[in-house]
Amino acid sequence: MIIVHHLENSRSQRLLWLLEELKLDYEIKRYERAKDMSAPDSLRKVHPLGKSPILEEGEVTWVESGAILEHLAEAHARFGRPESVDEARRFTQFLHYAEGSLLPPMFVLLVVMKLGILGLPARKPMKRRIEEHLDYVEHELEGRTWFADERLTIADMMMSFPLEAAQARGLLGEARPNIEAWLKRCHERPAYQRALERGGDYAYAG
Ligand SMILES: N[C@@H](CCC(=O)N[C@@H](CS)C(=O)NCC(=O)O)C(=O)O
Repeated sequence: MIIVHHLENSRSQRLLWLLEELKLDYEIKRYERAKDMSAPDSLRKVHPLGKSPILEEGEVTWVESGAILEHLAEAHARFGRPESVDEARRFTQFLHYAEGSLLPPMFVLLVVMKLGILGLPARKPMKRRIEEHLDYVEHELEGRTWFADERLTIADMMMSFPLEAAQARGLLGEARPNIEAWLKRCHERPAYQRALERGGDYAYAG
């Protein structure tokens, strides 16, 4: 049996999406965030880092969304690495880019905004940095349906959380039609809708 330790309004929504696309049986243990947005201590009983998602598969416990998604895509031979060299490169790149490059400045901006007046000098430079990323992503989606292939892959699933968060936080602005259209395509998928129903309220789904 697969168990997903799912923190509300979190990256973990991507895992539910993949599980629904794969039509796998799974159980969800849902956790609510504290006022400061942190995960409850009970998640540390499952894994010392206490971060979500956590996937339990029999005796094995998996953490890191990218690793979990890669593992499931490989195990079920779906939504994984495309065959062509160029598409495979894009697949690996965006799989890692979501957590490795796009989310960190967005997280820093969140912290900077919480600092109030103390964070004021950092707001503009952080926003500019994020703009650069969003311009790049917008350009990479030009003329494409999905990030790495003509079909949906886990690279798209990984990219969904940062781009949903950017949309929800008003960071996309007016000039990002490719990102907006891509988000719409993701959200229209029946498996995405089922994942939303299973996961409960999710603040970032447009
Ligand atoms: N790179 C990790 C990040 C995990 C992570 O930071 N998860 C957040 C959810 S969006 C979390 O659990 N935050 C609660 C906390 O840090 O207390 C992954 O992709 O799984």
